[in-house]
Amino acid sequence: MSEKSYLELAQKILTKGNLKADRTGTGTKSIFGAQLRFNLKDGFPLLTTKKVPFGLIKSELLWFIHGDTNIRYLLENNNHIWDEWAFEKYVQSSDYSGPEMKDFGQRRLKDSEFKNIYDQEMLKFTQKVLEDQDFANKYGDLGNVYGRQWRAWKTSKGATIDQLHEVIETIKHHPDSRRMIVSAWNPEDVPQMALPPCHTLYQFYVSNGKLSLQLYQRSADLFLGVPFNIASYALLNSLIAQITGLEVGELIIAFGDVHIYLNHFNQFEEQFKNPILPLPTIQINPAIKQIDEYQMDDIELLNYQSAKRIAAPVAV
Ligand code: DHF
Ligand code: TMP
Repeated sequence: MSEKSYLELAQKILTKGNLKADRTGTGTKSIFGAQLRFNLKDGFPLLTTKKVPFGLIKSELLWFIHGDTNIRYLLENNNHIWDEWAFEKYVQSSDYSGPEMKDFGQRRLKDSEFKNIYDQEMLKFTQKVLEDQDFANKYGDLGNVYGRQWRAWKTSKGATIDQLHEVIETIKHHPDSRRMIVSAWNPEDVPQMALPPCHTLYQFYVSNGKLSLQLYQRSADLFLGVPFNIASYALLNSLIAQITGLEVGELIIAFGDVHIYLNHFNQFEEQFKNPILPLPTIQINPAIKQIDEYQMDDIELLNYQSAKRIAAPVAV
């Protein structure tokens, strides 16, 4: 039922949403405040009405869990979902001397000659991040984004707080706690981030031996970002359930500004035609007992049936 509620939310925004301008210059239809719920016992919530690349979700989540904020790890895993936000910092710096890249996000969609030049510069950039450690340290880093805040939030006394480790200890030892929260939203750090966290805060809840997670997402790109966010937090919940000896419960996402970009309307119309198929499952290596031990091979997606991929431009 949960994929159905995702599609219904999309229908609602398309028919009743408010037309709004946005930071990226693309334009959206949006509503403020909505909730999706997934019973994780029903299967792993990866959309089936379009193909969602689970490998990218897995490497991005492990990147957060490892406390990493540098796109180098993602590139090593052939994951390019954060490239534009690192590239943007680079082309705005004094070290960049190539062709003008101002407003590349919009221009690459409208000007095919520019897109070729952009693609070449982006390829050079990602290769340099992979090959040159100093360059990677300087320009591969997105700032104090998710991984940093989850694993090493800076305190006013110069120490760090490992929120993820602490929340796992609380789940193990005080599962009735109402304080099991991890926040990525650090107001002091927000101005230096490549993109202020969209999935800003999550809370755990344990009852009847089951672990549930609720996420607050301040800003949600329903076509591109949200399918990743649903699967990513479902996976995080499963990874933590395994190491705390719990079963999986529910995933709840509370949305702030949930929007559909104007250049994603046709993609949704195509997606609505596809049937909802049975959900896949995930298999996690049962030998893993610590959150830091998880690696790519420890997580496997089984029996994923889906419609084809539906391509869409990401708004930068
Ligand atoms: N900006 C915007 N405007 N929307 C986002 O969803 C978004 N997400 C970010 C960073 N900035 C963002 C990080 N997550 C894709 C999915 C998630 C994501 C970034 C990009 C994406 O483009 N997905 C494509 C496949 C990409 C690929 O194969 O490389 C998809 O079809 O799902
Ligand atoms: P904003 O910072 O102006 O809100 O733009 C961020 C955009 O990225 C917005 O469309 C929401 C989208 N987004 C997601 O939906 N999920 C994500 O995980 C990320 C990182 C971004």
